[in-house]
Amino acid sequence: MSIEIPPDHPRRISLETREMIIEGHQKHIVATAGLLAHGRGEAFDYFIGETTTEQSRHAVRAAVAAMLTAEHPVISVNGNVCALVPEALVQLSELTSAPLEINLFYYRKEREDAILKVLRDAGAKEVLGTHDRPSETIPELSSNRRKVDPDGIGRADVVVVPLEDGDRTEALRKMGKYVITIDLNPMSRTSVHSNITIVDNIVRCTPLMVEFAKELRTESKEDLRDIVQAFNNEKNLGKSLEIIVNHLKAKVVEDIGGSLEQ
Ligand code: PTJ
Repeated sequence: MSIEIPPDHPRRISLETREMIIEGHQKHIVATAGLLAHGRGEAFDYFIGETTTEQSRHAVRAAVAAMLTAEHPVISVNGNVCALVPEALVQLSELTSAPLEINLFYYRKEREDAILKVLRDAGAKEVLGTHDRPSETIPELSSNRRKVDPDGIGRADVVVVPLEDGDRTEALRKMGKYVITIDLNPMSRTSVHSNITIVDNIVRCTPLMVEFAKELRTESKEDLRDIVQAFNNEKNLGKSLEIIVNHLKAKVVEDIGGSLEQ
């Protein structure tokens, strides 16, 4: 870490997470645009109270149940995700038999190499989506994300796309895939078009996904399918937005001593 953050600093976790992203950028793991993406995430995290809500736990449980009932689940990895939670990703991948696939919007070979190294150092035995692997194309996408691994996203029925930009989720949905995302912004296109959106910081909810995977993997497929079917993403996003609004209202009253009344 480039700076020492005092243990009693009130914003220690947020600052340490920011440092991980900066360091990831220096090591070519994180794209320059990834710094901005992280800032947007920080703002939404502040709005939600920098905590894992009951609503997030509910979405995490459904997401893990969907991964455990899938024939071919896969976890798509970009620079930010790799910089923040490599070990948890590898654990989740193993517990749910969902391979990790590197899929970059801002592709550069040196970034792919840096990400591959971090995942391998974190214990990943197999990583898909690298340049030496076969690739196929997602129709309707023009960005570099269109190139996918036929053994990963190509054949997957459930795709986890954390911290995702733009229009890939819609393209994946059109291909009949079930999409799970992690996004602190419940209003993003990805959040709205996914089957399950975990509105939480990836640094908090990925370890929680690992815990749920350990717990749920002994459940019957039937029970797991029931959990998935009972989940409604529209309601989930509505409640997440409500949590944000209520938290902001409380901030106005408690911290600033103001009122929302005219
Ligand atoms: O590594 P690459 O080349 O594939 O590029 C990755 C980035 C993240 C740069 C790219 O996917 C991008 O530009 O993403 P966006 O459009 O900024 O969207 C990222 C979403 O993730 C935004 O809605 C953010 O609010 C959200 N986000 C950012 N940090 C976190 C987060 N959500 C959860 N946890 C975070 N730590």
